[in-house]
Amino acid sequence: MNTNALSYLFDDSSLSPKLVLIARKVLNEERISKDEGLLLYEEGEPGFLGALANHVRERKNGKVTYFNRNFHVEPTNICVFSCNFCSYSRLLKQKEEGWELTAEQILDKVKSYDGQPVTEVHIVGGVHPKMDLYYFADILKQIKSHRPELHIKGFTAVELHYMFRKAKLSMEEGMKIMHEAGLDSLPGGGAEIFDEEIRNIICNDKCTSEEWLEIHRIAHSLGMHSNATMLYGHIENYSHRIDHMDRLRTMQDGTGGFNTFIPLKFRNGDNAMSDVPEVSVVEDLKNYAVSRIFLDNFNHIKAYWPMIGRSTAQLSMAFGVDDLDGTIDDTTKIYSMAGAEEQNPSLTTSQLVELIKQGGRTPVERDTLYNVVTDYSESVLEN
Ligand code: V47
Ligand code: SF4
Repeated sequence: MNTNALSYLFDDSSLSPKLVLIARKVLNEERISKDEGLLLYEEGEPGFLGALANHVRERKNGKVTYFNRNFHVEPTNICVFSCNFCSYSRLLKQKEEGWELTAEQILDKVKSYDGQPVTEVHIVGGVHPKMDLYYFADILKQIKSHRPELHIKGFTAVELHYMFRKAKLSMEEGMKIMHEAGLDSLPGGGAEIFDEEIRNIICNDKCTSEEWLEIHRIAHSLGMHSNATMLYGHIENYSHRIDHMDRLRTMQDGTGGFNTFIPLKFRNGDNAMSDVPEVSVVEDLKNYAVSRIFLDNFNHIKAYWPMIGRSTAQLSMAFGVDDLDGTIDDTTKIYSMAGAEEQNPSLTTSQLVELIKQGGRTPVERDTLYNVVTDYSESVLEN
């Protein structure tokens, strides 16, 4: 047992014996149980959780905080589903309040980044009844033929599941078509909370938890990587969060295909759950820390700065986070429409590098698969 590390990190006389046991396990690189994860949420105070999560973070990633240069394309906000937490989508009958990009407009958006050193395009939007698998497969091919080296991370499991079903294809058949057309990896959206009772209340008409997991399992079996999210801070409780992460941890043991875990804080602006209060920043930080400690087989924990704001993102690096999402103008509307701090999220590389350095970390630009693009530890940037 690493007793030195334990006494260096904590005054264990002030901790309950159960928390000391958990800390010892974590320092010895042993997996903690679901009950122990729950206890961390219920009894761990932020200083303790932060120190333990930071220990895990530094074991896995040292002082490095990653970021990547990506841009978002949101083909539409028209959606056949009606998730109660969503401020962004509009039904087809409310078409005049929504947007629908043509294939040409999507291509133009991609071309507008020609000559800029972006490595990834993130394509995600509402589930449009008329934008089908073949429509998007064709767009993927066109993007790849225009800029072959650009990594396409696109379509949540919810979007893909709907497209495959509409095309009357099995999940394997559909995924192969999209992969062959140019889809490189999947973003983590649509996971929400896997617990069926809560899922039925907050988003009862989209793909089930099992279907979400199955789509990712199939992507991993084809050699694709993906991310996983968790929407927290609404009507779920701590056991639901642990159950969610446990299902991901189990799948990751089998496939190893998840790149990163992204906790997404519920924002209550202008949606059908606006009466549910948002949780505090302390709760956000505790949540990052517990996920870092619990998900021992995930290499990375990402804070999505356009949603939580740059100050909390900066703090999160002391609570287990080793990745801040992209630079460039992050054009996603999914959070600004739900009342996130960042209404026009945009950070230049030098601003993000500075933000990371102020947090005592080493900024490293990565590609989607966490290969190092540029190490900014020594650099001084102009803009
Ligand atoms: O699935 C929707 C969430 C997700 C709200 O993989 C909300 O790199 C909070 O998954 N409050 C989509 N969250 C976005 C997403 C994502 C974002 C950034 C990076 C990656 C990645 C993935 O947004 C949805 C849902 O969980 N969401 N509405 C809301 N009111
Ligand atoms: Fe549609 Fe996604 Fe919004 Fe749900 S969260 S209503 S699936 S856009």
